[in-house]
Amino acid sequence: MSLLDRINDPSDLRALGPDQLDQVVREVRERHIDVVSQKGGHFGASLGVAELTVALHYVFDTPRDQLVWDTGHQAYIHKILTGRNDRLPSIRTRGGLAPFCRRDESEYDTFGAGHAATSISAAWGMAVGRDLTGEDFDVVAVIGDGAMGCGLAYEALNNAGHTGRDFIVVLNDNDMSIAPAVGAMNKYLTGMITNPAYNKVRSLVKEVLHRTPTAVGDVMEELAGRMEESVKHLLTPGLIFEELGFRYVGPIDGHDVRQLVETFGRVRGMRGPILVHALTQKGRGFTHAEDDPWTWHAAGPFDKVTGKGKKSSPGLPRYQKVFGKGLVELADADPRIVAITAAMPDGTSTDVFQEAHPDRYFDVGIAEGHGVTFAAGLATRGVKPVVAIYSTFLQRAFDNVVHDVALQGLPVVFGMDRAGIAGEDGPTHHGALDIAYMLAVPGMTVTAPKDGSEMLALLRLATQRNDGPWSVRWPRAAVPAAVPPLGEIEPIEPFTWELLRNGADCVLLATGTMVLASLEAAEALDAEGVRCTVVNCRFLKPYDRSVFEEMVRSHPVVVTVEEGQVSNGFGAYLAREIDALELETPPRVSALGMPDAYVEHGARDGLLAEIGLDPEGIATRVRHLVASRPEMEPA
Ligand SMILES: Cc1ncc(C[n+]2csc(CCOP(=O)(O)OP(=O)(O)O)c2C)c(N)n1
Repeated sequence: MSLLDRINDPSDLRALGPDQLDQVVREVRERHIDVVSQKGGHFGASLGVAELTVALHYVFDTPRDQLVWDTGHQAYIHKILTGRNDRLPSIRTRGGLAPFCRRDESEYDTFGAGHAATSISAAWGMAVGRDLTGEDFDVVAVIGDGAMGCGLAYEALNNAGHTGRDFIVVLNDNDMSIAPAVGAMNKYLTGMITNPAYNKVRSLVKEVLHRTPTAVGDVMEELAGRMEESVKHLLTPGLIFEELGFRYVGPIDGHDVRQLVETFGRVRGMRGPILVHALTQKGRGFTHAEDDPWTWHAAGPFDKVTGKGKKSSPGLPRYQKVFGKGLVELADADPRIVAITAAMPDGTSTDVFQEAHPDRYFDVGIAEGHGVTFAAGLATRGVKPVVAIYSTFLQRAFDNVVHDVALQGLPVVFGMDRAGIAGEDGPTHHGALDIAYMLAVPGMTVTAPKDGSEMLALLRLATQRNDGPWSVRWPRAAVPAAVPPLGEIEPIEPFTWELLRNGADCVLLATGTMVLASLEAAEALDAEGVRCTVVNCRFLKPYDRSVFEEMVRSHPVVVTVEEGQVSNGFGAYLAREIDALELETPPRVSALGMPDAYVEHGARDGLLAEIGLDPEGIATRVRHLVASRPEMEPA
């Protein structure tokens, strides 16, 4: 029987002797590799924290002590050790374990996450809450060096330092974000750790201290102590944290489980805010991932020996790839175009831009708000920034979009990937709100293309007009049709809609991914005698007023269809516009979109069908509406 078979929860782990922990670490790693190789999922980060996870659950009294994982993509081994090992193969599937941490999944998941850099703030809240309610437990936040580049982490440190409250932050420093970590903080941490002088001086000081006879004692000791302190201040990577009011412990080897147990044991007895700096290797224990942690951040099913992916790649490229390539073509022709990503070079395919135009490519780290305001600054100087940020992560930067870009009418283009249902990453990653939040911004041009070619045409138009903020959204999906080179794509007249088919019973005003789904629905309904018009509403705001009025006046049923949150979305926006027409016999209006609820994780197509945003769901809704339509005014 393996040790892991005997561990149902951390109390079983704590019943083991310290000399058994290396074996536990080996077994949890093996289990993680086994499951992800079969099912796919986040991979390298959990491997990197195997020892940390075991040591933390071994030393701290979880779940009484509160352990807060940042982002949660590294929590697979945490799930294995906290009663969810059996269900691990279900992770990321509909009804299965969540991709990240969730409070409603386990009492060991003390704080839900998916977006980066929330752990210190949340854990600090728990520590203060504990003190306010007179309770007694430890609070530990575990944050990666990538997430540590996010402003939110510093806001939290700034708030927590120098307070004297008991609070522990573990900095899991693997020198990687998804891509290599960027920025000054990264350089600071790496520079210090790799500085041989630091380690040399550190051990020298310790040696001198030990050798000095007690006769010279006090003076020497004090001198040496001060020397160590000043050397530490000169050279330690912890200086910045010490200055912020945290006691700095480290750097320690994050793959030495005994050392980790010993360190956490000591830290547990210390008072005040403490930061433990652990050095780890992303992908540890799986050679392919150690060699290429960027590629192995997440993986589809793969062969454990060769590391080769098991799924053959599909025929048509993903939107993100088309965007990346198209943006390079746009930038080839216009030297003022620059690309900005917030730590997602491959997720947004701006990595190809980096290769083509390295001097016009900016990875700002996990700092979406800063990225947007940085773009606003660039735009004041005549540069044309294209900000490529996932719809869900751009939520972080809403005020920057409003206050720094739109209010000043600055021409920044927002390219929002993963708009709509993001699939297996679940509710933290679905891009449900961007239509609602972009429509709410005065002066924002809001667009959604029906396919890859239209996406590039809209982006080209946005950079050509350069007359205020624009947003373009696209899904986490393959494009529905092949995309020709940019030069062969027809230009789009600004703010026009596209009439795709005619029918007298109903008009479907569809946006983005819902255009082709609506066309399919309309064709199916045609066979039943229900005649639908379908319009491609590629401009949501400003929109095509003349086509809009004509459609609304000539159809008894108007259905808007969008892959976005239905409250305050395109349908709600158009309902108001229809109302403003003050028609004597207004049409029946219905808005289809994502529900006013959090959509769970699972395969994208299945989720779309579940919420009625597939051709069948659209047809069902239209059938019902047409059957109960009001009488039209006689022409
Ligand atoms: C606000 C936000 N932006 C971007 C991401 C995408 N993302 C997920 S994990 C990750 C890297 C995190 O790096 P780090 O904290 O160092 O953890 P590691 O994976 O290296 O263990 C990024 C950028 C996110 N989850 N949240």
